[in-house]
Amino acid sequence: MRVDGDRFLADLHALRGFGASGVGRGVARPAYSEADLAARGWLAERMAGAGLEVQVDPMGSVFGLSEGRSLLLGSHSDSQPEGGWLDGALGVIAGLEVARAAREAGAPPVSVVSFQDEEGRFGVTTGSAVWGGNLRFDAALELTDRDGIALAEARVGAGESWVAPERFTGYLEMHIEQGPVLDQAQEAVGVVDAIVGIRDMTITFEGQQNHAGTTPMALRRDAFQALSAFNEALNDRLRNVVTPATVWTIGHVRLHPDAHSIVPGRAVFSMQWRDGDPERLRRMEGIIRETAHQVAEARGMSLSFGEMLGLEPVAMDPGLRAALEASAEEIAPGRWRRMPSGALHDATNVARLMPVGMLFVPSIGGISHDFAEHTEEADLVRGLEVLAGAVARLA
Ligand code: HGY
Ligand code: MN
Ligand code: MN
Repeated sequence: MRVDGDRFLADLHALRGFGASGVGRGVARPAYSEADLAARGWLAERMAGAGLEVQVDPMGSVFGLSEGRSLLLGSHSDSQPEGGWLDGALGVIAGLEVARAAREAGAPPVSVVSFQDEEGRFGVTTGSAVWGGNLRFDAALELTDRDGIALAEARVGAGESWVAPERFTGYLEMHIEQGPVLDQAQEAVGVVDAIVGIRDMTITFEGQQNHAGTTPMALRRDAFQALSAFNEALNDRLRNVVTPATVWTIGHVRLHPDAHSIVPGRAVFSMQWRDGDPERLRRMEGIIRETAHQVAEARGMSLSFGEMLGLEPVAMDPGLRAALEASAEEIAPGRWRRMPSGALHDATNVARLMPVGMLFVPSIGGISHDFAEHTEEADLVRGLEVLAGAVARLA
């Protein structure tokens, strides 16, 4: 099987045209947005052109199915609100190119998927979480985005029937690393051994909205001050529990009513934490809840926690990993490593259904979830070749 690097790069650049945004190569293509739906329409045409049968599932994930049982390759084509051109898109277009090359070579057929809402406008890797059974479809439909729109309402372009996982013998996902490790080490490829687990919820402090000029400091019940105190106390308390690989983020904050001259009465914010050890994730949850309770009590706030979403850490399949490693050693001898993934991926959910493996290429400067995300084209093509080599070994 011979993959065509130029054809692959041309498709990758074409996909970037949907939602092209910001400086450089940025894209804004959140799940179910106009740009996302247009990209999925284009992708379906490319899949059909590669001889694959297109099926869109009730979440809006787009499958390009080959005849008979096959490997499934892919990732996602939605983006963060401010995203790069490669996060997810790379794995989908690499899968498409390998499926095309396999067909041209008369090799065993390959199927392709672009999962919907991996970037979590509504949940955490929502489309594959439902397909893989980590999230019930009826529960997913009730999820809302940060503007209060329900997934049930946003879900345009979705199909009628689910794709049977029994069609597939395994799942391979190529992705950018989205971190600094390969770039700093000047290495070409990472073969993933495990994906970290995640917990994510919304927390609300509610105090008293009041006049910013007349309310004495000692009498305020300021929700922003509560959030600030919570953040400082939490960073301090987590220190006893975490490792250098543990991460936690407050990435979204909404103050009410969000005005210069009003003491904010309400702070609604996201709290997310990730680690490879489920026991540590659980201990962190305890500390987060306890710290929030203590801050609320000390500052006269009422406190509420939203539903906690989560995915467990997942190990990659040894057989698929071995195929990726053998291919990496052939194509980038001495310039690859085995490594964990700190980012979440659809592979986490698909692992409930079939063996999964993952492959990384370097991210320049370790930047991702930003318009500036980029990877050298030579590294993209090398990764594609490693993927194709692994598929050939597994055939
Ligand atoms: O946040 C993540 O790890 C993924 O990119 N959605
Ligand atoms: Mn991704
Ligand atoms: Mn992402």
